[in-house]
Amino acid sequence: MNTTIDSTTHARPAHQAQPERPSHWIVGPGAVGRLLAMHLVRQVPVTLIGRREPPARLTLTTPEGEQIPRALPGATRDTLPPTPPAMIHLTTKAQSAEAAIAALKGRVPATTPLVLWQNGFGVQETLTRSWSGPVLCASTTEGAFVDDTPQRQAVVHAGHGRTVIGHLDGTYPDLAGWLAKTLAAAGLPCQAVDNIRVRLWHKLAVNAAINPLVARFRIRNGQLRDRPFRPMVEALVTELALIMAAEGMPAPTGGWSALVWGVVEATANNRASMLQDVLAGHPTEVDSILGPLQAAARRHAIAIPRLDALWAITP
Ligand code: KPL
Repeated sequence: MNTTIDSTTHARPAHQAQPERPSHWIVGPGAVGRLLAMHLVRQVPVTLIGRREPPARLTLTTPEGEQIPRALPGATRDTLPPTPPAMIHLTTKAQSAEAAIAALKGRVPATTPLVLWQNGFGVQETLTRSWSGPVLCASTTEGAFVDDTPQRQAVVHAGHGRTVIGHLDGTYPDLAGWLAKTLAAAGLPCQAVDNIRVRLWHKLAVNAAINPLVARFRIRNGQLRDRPFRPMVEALVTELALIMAAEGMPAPTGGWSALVWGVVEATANNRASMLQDVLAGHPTEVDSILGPLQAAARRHAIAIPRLDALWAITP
Protein backbone atom coordinates (compact mmCIF):
# COMPACT_ATOMS: atom_id res chain seq x y z
CA MET A 1 0.00 0.00 0.00
CA ASN A 2 1.30 3.37 -0.96
CA THR A 3 2.02 5.48 2.09
CA THR A 4 1.57 8.77 0.27
CA ILE A 5 -1.39 9.27 -2.03
CA ASP A 6 -3.69 6.53 -3.26
CA SER A 7 -2.02 5.71 -6.55
CA THR A 8 -5.13 4.23 -8.13
CA THR A 9 -7.64 7.07 -7.73
CA HIS A 10 -5.73 10.11 -6.47
CA ALA A 11 -9.10 11.32 -5.30
CA ARG A 12 -7.78 12.28 -1.90
CA PRO A 13 -4.32 12.71 -0.37
CA ALA A 14 -3.64 9.79 1.94
CA HIS A 15 -2.33 12.13 4.61
CA GLN A 16 -5.94 13.04 5.42
CA ALA A 17 -6.38 9.49 6.70
CA GLN A 18 -3.10 9.39 8.62
CA PRO A 19 -2.41 10.63 12.11
CA GLU A 20 0.95 12.07 11.05
CA ARG A 21 0.62 14.25 7.97
CA PRO A 22 3.40 13.64 5.46
CA SER A 23 4.86 16.85 4.22
CA HIS A 24 5.40 18.35 0.80
CA TRP A 25 9.09 18.12 0.05
CA ILE A 26 10.42 20.98 -2.02
CA VAL A 27 13.72 20.02 -3.62
CA GLY A 28 15.69 23.06 -4.78
CA PRO A 29 15.82 26.09 -2.46
CA GLY A 30 16.07 28.72 -5.22
CA ALA A 31 13.54 31.48 -5.84
CA VAL A 32 10.61 29.26 -6.92
CA GLY A 33 11.30 26.65 -4.22
CA ARG A 34 11.44 29.28 -1.50
CA LEU A 35 8.32 31.05 -2.77
CA LEU A 36 6.44 27.77 -2.81
CA ALA A 37 7.70 26.75 0.63
CA MET A 38 6.88 30.09 2.24
CA HIS A 39 3.29 29.87 0.96
CA LEU A 40 2.61 26.13 1.33
CA VAL A 41 3.91 25.99 4.91
CA ARG A 42 0.77 27.88 5.96
CA GLN A 43 -1.39 24.98 4.72
CA VAL A 44 0.61 21.76 4.92
CA PRO A 45 3.83 20.50 6.51
CA VAL A 46 6.76 21.44 4.28
CA THR A 47 10.42 20.42 4.13
CA LEU A 48 12.78 22.46 1.96
CA ILE A 49 15.62 20.28 0.66
CA GLY A 50 18.95 21.41 -0.75
CA ARG A 51 22.36 20.03 -1.51
CA ARG A 52 23.48 22.15 1.45
CA GLU A 53 21.30 22.78 4.54
CA PRO A 54 18.72 25.42 3.49
CA PRO A 55 18.23 28.46 5.76
CA ALA A 56 16.12 27.54 8.81
CA ARG A 57 14.43 30.93 8.70
CA LEU A 58 13.44 32.84 5.60
CA THR A 59 11.89 36.23 4.99
CA LEU A 60 9.29 36.62 2.28
CA THR A 61 8.94 40.10 0.80
CA THR A 62 5.47 40.30 -0.70
CA PRO A 63 4.72 42.21 -3.95
CA GLU A 64 3.09 44.82 -1.67
CA GLY A 65 6.37 45.26 0.23
CA GLU A 66 5.42 43.44 3.44
CA GLN A 67 8.25 41.49 5.15
CA ILE A 68 7.15 38.10 6.52
CA PRO A 69 9.75 36.04 8.40
CA ARG A 70 8.99 32.35 8.87
CA ALA A 71 10.74 29.27 10.24
CA LEU A 72 11.01 26.57 7.61
CA PRO A 73 12.00 22.93 8.25
CA GLY A 74 14.93 22.08 6.02
CA ALA A 75 17.02 19.03 5.14
CA THR A 76 19.78 17.89 2.86
CA ARG A 77 19.75 14.71 0.79
CA ASP A 78 21.67 13.09 3.68
CA THR A 79 19.22 14.15 6.39
CA LEU A 80 15.84 13.46 4.77
CA PRO A 81 12.86 13.22 7.14
CA PRO A 82 11.89 9.61 8.03
CA THR A 83 8.22 10.04 7.03
CA PRO A 84 7.72 9.75 3.28
CA PRO A 85 6.28 12.87 1.65
CA ALA A 86 2.79 13.30 0.24
CA MET A 87 4.38 14.87 -2.80
CA ILE A 88 7.76 16.07 -4.05
CA HIS A 89 8.03 19.45 -5.77
CA LEU A 90 11.15 19.63 -7.88
CA THR A 91 12.20 23.27 -8.11
CA THR A 92 15.82 22.89 -9.21
CA LYS A 93 17.06 24.35 -12.48
CA ALA A 94 16.10 22.20 -15.47
CA GLN A 95 19.68 20.98 -15.93
CA SER A 96 19.85 19.70 -12.32
CA ALA A 97 16.42 18.05 -12.14
CA GLU A 98 17.30 14.52 -13.20
CA ALA A 99 20.30 14.30 -10.87
CA ALA A 100 18.17 15.57 -7.97
CA ILE A 101 15.57 12.86 -8.58
CA ALA A 102 18.23 10.17 -9.03
CA ALA A 103 19.55 11.12 -5.57
CA LEU A 104 16.09 10.44 -4.05
CA LYS A 105 15.53 7.09 -5.76
CA GLY A 106 15.22 4.26 -3.23
CA ARG A 107 14.76 6.76 -0.40
CA VAL A 108 11.09 7.58 -1.06
CA PRO A 109 8.28 5.29 -2.25
CA ALA A 110 8.57 4.95 -6.02
CA THR A 111 4.89 5.91 -6.32
CA THR A 112 5.35 9.34 -4.70
CA PRO A 113 3.79 12.04 -6.90
CA LEU A 114 6.29 14.47 -8.42
CA VAL A 115 5.59 18.03 -9.48
CA LEU A 116 8.04 19.57 -11.96
CA TRP A 117 8.46 23.36 -11.86
CA GLN A 118 11.23 23.71 -14.46
CA ASN A 119 11.36 26.16 -17.34
CA GLY A 120 11.87 24.76 -20.82
CA PHE A 121 10.73 21.42 -22.14
CA GLY A 122 12.84 18.30 -21.81
CA VAL A 123 13.04 16.99 -18.29
CA GLN A 124 9.21 17.00 -18.17
CA GLU A 125 8.98 14.31 -20.86
CA THR A 126 11.95 12.31 -19.49
CA LEU A 127 10.73 12.17 -15.89
CA THR A 128 7.08 11.58 -16.85
CA ARG A 129 8.21 8.43 -18.66
CA SER A 130 10.85 7.22 -16.18
CA TRP A 131 9.31 7.89 -12.73
CA SER A 132 6.90 5.17 -11.52
CA GLY A 133 4.53 7.52 -9.72
CA PRO A 134 2.40 10.29 -11.21
CA VAL A 135 4.32 13.28 -12.55
CA LEU A 136 2.59 16.64 -12.79
CA CYS A 137 4.10 19.63 -14.57
CA ALA A 138 3.63 23.19 -13.40
CA SER A 139 3.96 26.37 -15.41
CA THR A 140 3.97 29.59 -13.44
CA THR A 141 4.11 33.30 -14.11
CA GLU A 142 4.82 34.15 -10.44
CA GLY A 143 7.88 36.42 -10.33
CA ALA A 144 10.43 35.80 -7.57
CA PHE A 145 14.09 36.20 -6.79
CA VAL A 146 16.48 35.22 -4.01
CA ASP A 147 17.77 38.14 -1.96
CA ASP A 148 20.35 36.87 0.54
CA THR A 149 22.59 39.11 2.61
CA PRO A 150 24.96 38.07 5.40
CA GLN A 151 22.20 39.11 7.86
CA ARG A 152 19.16 37.40 6.38
CA GLN A 153 18.00 34.89 3.79
CA ALA A 154 15.05 36.11 1.77
CA VAL A 155 12.87 35.54 -1.23
CA VAL A 156 11.27 38.51 -2.93
CA HIS A 157 7.87 37.85 -4.50
CA ALA A 158 8.33 40.43 -7.24
CA GLY A 159 4.96 40.12 -8.95
CA HIS A 160 1.74 38.14 -8.66
CA GLY A 161 1.17 35.54 -11.35
CA ARG A 162 -0.80 32.39 -11.98
CA THR A 163 0.14 28.74 -12.07
CA VAL A 164 -1.30 25.90 -14.14
CA ILE A 165 -0.76 22.24 -13.30
CA GLY A 166 -1.39 19.03 -15.16
CA HIS A 167 -0.04 15.70 -16.39
CA LEU A 168 1.50 15.65 -19.88
CA ASP A 169 -1.05 13.04 -20.98
CA GLY A 170 -3.93 14.80 -19.24
CA THR A 171 -4.19 12.00 -16.65
CA TYR A 172 -4.43 12.34 -12.82
CA PRO A 173 -6.94 15.20 -12.95
CA ASP A 174 -7.96 14.61 -9.31
CA LEU A 175 -4.39 14.89 -8.07
CA ALA A 176 -3.86 18.04 -10.16
CA GLY A 177 -7.14 19.48 -8.87
CA TRP A 178 -6.24 18.75 -5.26
CA LEU A 179 -2.83 20.37 -5.63
CA ALA A 180 -4.30 23.40 -7.42
CA LYS A 181 -6.72 23.88 -4.51
CA THR A 182 -3.92 23.52 -1.96
CA LEU A 183 -1.75 26.09 -3.76
CA ALA A 184 -4.65 28.51 -4.21
CA ALA A 185 -5.53 28.22 -0.51
CA ALA A 186 -1.87 28.98 0.27
CA GLY A 187 -2.08 32.23 -1.72
CA LEU A 188 -0.72 31.10 -5.09
CA PRO A 189 -3.61 31.15 -7.62
CA CYS A 190 -3.56 27.88 -9.51
CA GLN A 191 -5.68 25.92 -11.95
CA ALA A 192 -5.58 22.26 -12.96
CA VAL A 193 -5.51 21.95 -16.77
CA ASP A 194 -5.73 19.05 -19.23
CA ASN A 195 -3.41 20.68 -21.79
CA ILE A 196 -0.23 21.34 -19.82
CA ARG A 197 1.93 20.34 -22.83
CA VAL A 198 0.49 23.26 -24.82
CA ARG A 199 0.88 25.59 -21.80
CA LEU A 200 4.54 24.55 -21.41
CA TRP A 201 5.23 25.20 -25.11
CA HIS A 202 3.58 28.60 -24.89
CA LYS A 203 5.80 29.42 -21.90
CA LEU A 204 8.77 28.06 -23.86
CA ALA A 205 8.05 30.56 -26.65
CA VAL A 206 7.74 33.41 -24.13
CA ASN A 207 10.97 32.43 -22.38
CA ALA A 208 12.82 32.08 -25.70
CA ALA A 209 11.70 35.53 -26.84
CA ILE A 210 12.60 37.24 -23.54
CA ASN A 211 15.22 35.42 -21.47
CA PRO A 212 18.28 35.12 -23.73
CA LEU A 213 17.96 38.73 -24.92
CA VAL A 214 17.62 40.25 -21.45
CA ALA A 215 20.46 38.05 -20.18
CA ARG A 216 22.69 39.05 -23.11
CA PHE A 217 22.04 42.79 -22.74
CA ARG A 218 21.57 42.73 -18.93
CA ILE A 219 18.31 44.62 -19.05
CA ARG A 220 14.96 44.36 -17.26
CA ASN A 221 12.10 42.77 -19.21
CA GLY A 222 10.36 46.12 -19.84
CA GLN A 223 13.38 47.53 -21.70
CA LEU A 224 12.64 45.09 -24.53
CA ARG A 225 9.81 47.46 -25.53
CA ASP A 226 12.39 50.08 -26.59
CA ARG A 227 14.81 50.28 -29.48
CA PRO A 228 17.07 48.57 -30.37
CA PHE A 229 15.50 45.56 -28.65
CA ARG A 230 11.89 45.70 -29.91
CA PRO A 231 12.69 44.56 -33.49
CA MET A 232 14.93 41.81 -32.09
CA VAL A 233 11.98 40.42 -30.11
CA GLU A 234 9.70 40.65 -33.14
CA ALA A 235 12.23 38.76 -35.30
CA LEU A 236 12.45 36.00 -32.68
CA VAL A 237 8.65 35.80 -32.45
CA THR A 238 8.45 35.27 -36.22
CA GLU A 239 10.80 32.26 -35.99
CA LEU A 240 9.02 30.94 -32.89
CA ALA A 241 5.61 31.13 -34.58
CA LEU A 242 6.93 29.00 -37.47
CA ILE A 243 8.21 26.32 -35.09
CA MET A 244 5.00 26.30 -33.07
CA ALA A 245 2.84 25.95 -36.19
CA ALA A 246 5.01 23.09 -37.50
CA GLU A 247 4.72 21.35 -34.10
CA GLY A 248 0.94 21.71 -34.25
CA MET A 249 0.85 23.95 -31.16
CA PRO A 250 -2.32 26.05 -31.16
CA ALA A 251 -1.52 29.77 -31.31
CA PRO A 252 -2.57 31.77 -28.25
CA THR A 253 -5.65 33.97 -28.50
CA GLY A 254 -4.40 37.21 -30.07
CA GLY A 255 -1.31 35.56 -31.57
CA TRP A 256 2.31 35.00 -30.48
CA SER A 257 3.35 38.62 -30.61
CA ALA A 258 0.52 39.66 -28.28
CA LEU A 259 1.38 36.83 -25.88
CA VAL A 260 5.03 37.85 -25.65
CA TRP A 261 4.36 41.61 -25.33
CA GLY A 262 1.67 40.90 -22.74
CA VAL A 263 4.23 39.08 -20.57
CA VAL A 264 6.85 41.80 -21.15
CA GLU A 265 4.31 44.39 -20.00
CA ALA A 266 3.23 42.37 -16.96
CA THR A 267 6.83 41.67 -15.89
CA ALA A 268 8.34 44.99 -17.04
CA ASN A 269 10.19 45.54 -13.78
CA ASN A 270 11.49 41.96 -13.47
CA ARG A 271 14.96 40.66 -13.94
CA ALA A 272 14.19 37.43 -15.82
CA SER A 273 15.47 34.18 -14.33
CA MET A 274 18.19 33.88 -16.97
CA LEU A 275 19.50 37.36 -16.19
CA GLN A 276 19.48 36.51 -12.48
CA ASP A 277 21.59 33.43 -13.27
CA VAL A 278 24.05 35.42 -15.40
CA LEU A 279 24.42 38.09 -12.69
CA ALA A 280 24.96 35.42 -10.02
CA GLY A 281 27.49 33.57 -12.19
CA HIS A 282 25.23 30.47 -12.30
CA PRO A 283 24.69 28.25 -15.36
CA THR A 284 21.57 29.35 -17.27
CA GLU A 285 18.64 27.28 -18.54
CA VAL A 286 19.37 28.27 -22.15
CA ASP A 287 19.81 24.68 -23.33
CA SER A 288 16.44 23.61 -21.88
CA ILE A 289 14.71 26.60 -23.46
CA LEU A 290 16.34 26.90 -26.88
CA GLY A 291 17.31 23.21 -27.21
CA PRO A 292 13.79 21.80 -27.78
CA LEU A 293 12.98 24.66 -30.13
CA GLN A 294 16.10 24.10 -32.21
CA ALA A 295 15.42 20.35 -32.30
CA ALA A 296 11.85 20.99 -33.50
CA ALA A 297 13.09 23.46 -36.14
CA ARG A 298 15.61 20.89 -37.43
CA ARG A 299 12.89 18.18 -37.52
CA HIS A 300 10.72 20.40 -39.69
CA ALA A 301 13.61 21.88 -41.74
CA ILE A 302 12.80 25.41 -40.58
CA ALA A 303 15.62 27.97 -40.66
CA ILE A 304 15.91 29.88 -37.36
CA PRO A 305 19.04 32.04 -37.81
CA ARG A 306 18.12 34.49 -35.04
CA LEU A 307 17.44 31.83 -32.40
CA ASP A 308 20.60 29.94 -33.45
CA ALA A 309 22.70 33.10 -33.15
CA LEU A 310 21.21 33.91 -29.75
CA TRP A 311 21.97 30.44 -28.42
CA ALA A 312 25.56 30.72 -29.62
CA ILE A 313 26.15 33.87 -27.52
CA THR A 314 24.11 33.03 -24.39
CA PRO A 315 26.16 31.71 -21.48
O1 KPL B 1 9.46 33.23 -16.89
C1 KPL B 1 10.13 34.22 -16.91
C2 KPL B 1 11.50 34.11 -16.39
O2 KPL B 1 12.03 35.06 -15.85
O3 KPL B 1 12.04 33.00 -16.50
C3 KPL B 1 9.60 35.49 -17.52
C4 KPL B 1 8.20 35.23 -18.02
C5 KPL B 1 10.48 35.91 -18.65
C6 KPL B 1 9.44 36.60 -16.53
O4 KPL B 1 10.62 37.17 -16.16
